Amino acid sequence: MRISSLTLLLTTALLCTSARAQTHEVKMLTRSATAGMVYEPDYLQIAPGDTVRFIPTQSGHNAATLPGLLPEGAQPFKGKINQEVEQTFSVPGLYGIQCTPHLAMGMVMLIQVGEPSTEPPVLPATLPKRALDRLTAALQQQQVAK
Ligand SMILES: [Cu+2]
Repeated sequence: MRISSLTLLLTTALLCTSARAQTHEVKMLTRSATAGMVYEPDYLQIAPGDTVRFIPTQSGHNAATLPGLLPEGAQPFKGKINQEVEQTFSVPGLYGIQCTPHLAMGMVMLIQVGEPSTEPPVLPATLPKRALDRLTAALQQQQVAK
């Protein structure tokens, strides 16, 4: 009896979350507990139609799409420094996000909208090494999450 009501509760919760668009928060940080110049989290998987709120928790950062890592048909965006950005992602695919002044320091993240492709994505070869390293690490999170 107890288990069945719990199952019902979980099923209802799942149905509700899939039906309603969600807002996810990403902090822009100069220093986190473990690293410098980071988005926290640096990998998100969201549903098409969900919104991501980029919060300037620490100053000096922005959120912008990364050229070359944007699904076809998706609209690029670029937030101002220290500006909170709320962006809705409706086109499925993999989005690279960069902090414009700290790209070379590896301040980047990935947002997967919808289910990940079965083929591993190609990261732009022109990226600075630290950005490439962080995106590669974020992609490994995606593999683990599968
Ligand atoms: Cu930054």
